[in-house]
Amino acid sequence: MSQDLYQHPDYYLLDELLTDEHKLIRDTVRAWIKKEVSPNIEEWAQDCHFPKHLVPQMGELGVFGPTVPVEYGGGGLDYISYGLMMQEIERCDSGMRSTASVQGSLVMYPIYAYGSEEQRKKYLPKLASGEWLGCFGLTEPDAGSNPDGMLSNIKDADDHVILNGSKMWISNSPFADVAVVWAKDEEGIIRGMVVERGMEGFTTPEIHNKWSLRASCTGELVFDNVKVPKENIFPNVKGLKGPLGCLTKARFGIAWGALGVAMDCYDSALRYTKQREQFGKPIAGFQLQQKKLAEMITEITKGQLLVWRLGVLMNEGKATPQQVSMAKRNSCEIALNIARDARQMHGGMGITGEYPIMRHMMNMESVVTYEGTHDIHLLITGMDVTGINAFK
Ligand code: TGC
Ligand code: FAD
Repeated sequence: MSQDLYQHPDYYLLDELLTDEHKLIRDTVRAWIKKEVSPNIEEWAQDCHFPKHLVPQMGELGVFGPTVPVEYGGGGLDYISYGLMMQEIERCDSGMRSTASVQGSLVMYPIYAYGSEEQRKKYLPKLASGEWLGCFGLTEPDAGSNPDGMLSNIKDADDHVILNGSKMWISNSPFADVAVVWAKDEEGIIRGMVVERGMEGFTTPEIHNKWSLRASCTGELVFDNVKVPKENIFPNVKGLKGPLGCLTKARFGIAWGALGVAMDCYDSALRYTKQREQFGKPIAGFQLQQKKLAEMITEITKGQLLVWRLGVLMNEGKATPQQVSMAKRNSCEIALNIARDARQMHGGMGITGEYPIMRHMMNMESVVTYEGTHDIHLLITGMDVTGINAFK
């Protein structure tokens, strides 16, 4: 990206709904992004380079586990603060937001919510600070949208269990120090556990040749008779609701984050079309360009209201997973549509790394798929309003 000139659109003065603390948090993350990430993100994405050196900085900034209590190294903040952080990060790059989502919502959250006091004390402070990087293993080669179809399994063996199986498409796995892994016990019940790098039989091969999320590292988790101490198993959750509960937190962050992508694409398209002249005037002066810009800002504004309200409901403990699904799906759809329109509005320049558009567009093809695909979230809403399950 040449220079980060981003100015966030706020057509309905939604800043007035934020507290001074919210705005300070948002502006702090924005300033860090502009200084440390924007100048290099294009090169990292082009080179498929995961900027691991930023992980401790992200820890210091407080983007890992912002809602986890301070005593465990978290931020003790509310959900709107968390959402704003994810929005600022993903506004720059979805892969960077992935790192924060996985660490905070998919690794720290389950250790905090389902773990023993010993597990919390052992892992959370190091994950919060970015000293350790974590990953989350749910998806398998033959169990994606239907995680209950997983084959990974544990067998009891005195003071430990023997873990076998494999996980696929795991963000951060090749660099992770610890992995939160979900596997079935001998009764077929899903259990969660922390698997540590260095345990014999545990490997994390990288997945290559992605056209999307290129600044984020994705891999597998392979378990070949791994001895996992029983003290690493989460004592406080059993069944699919364990991993799905983590996904609700991460999907909330994506709902805010993907909207950041939409805002960045709109901001870039607005600036470009006002500067770029064809037929003797700025192309923003043509009705077809204005139609696109007007529709973009309308969708962004509706999305901003939706995620803000969802944040309030989360803070009050009233948000349902189905409401989170609606917001995740809506933000991804808006972001993809706006990125595609913005790409056209930038003409040929839109395919280059001079502008963030094409990178955002390709990133969104992952974001619309992971954490539940577009159609899965539609079916979740469908089931919620009809009471009839159309998945199976
Ligand atoms: P179902 O029978 O509906 O539910 C099983 C139990 O779970 C409870 N539950 C939830 N709890 C919390 N949050 C949610 N979102 C929940 N959804 C369901 C439910 O109440 C039930 O509890 P209980 O007490 O009755 O046992 O389960 P199902 O097998 O019918 O599946 C439903 C379905 C298809 C919606 C679900 O499996 C699903 O969401 N599939 C999508 C899978 C997915 O999202 N995978 C994501 C993998 S992780 C990832 O992509 C990380 S990307 C990270 C990054 O880089 O940002
Ligand atoms: P499938 O489930 O095979 O779906 C294929 C198509 O079928 C989709 O369009 C889907 O909507 C449709 N479909 C499936 N079931 C139904 C149905 N009942 N009705 C109608 N249509 C249906 N997973 C992790 O556990 N941890 C991670 O960190 C992680 N990171 C990821 C990073 C990236 C870059 C990517 C691409 C994926 C990541 N995932 C991760 C996996 C991700 O969650 C899965 O890809 C996703 O859940 C979809 O599973 P699948 O790819 O197996 O697709």
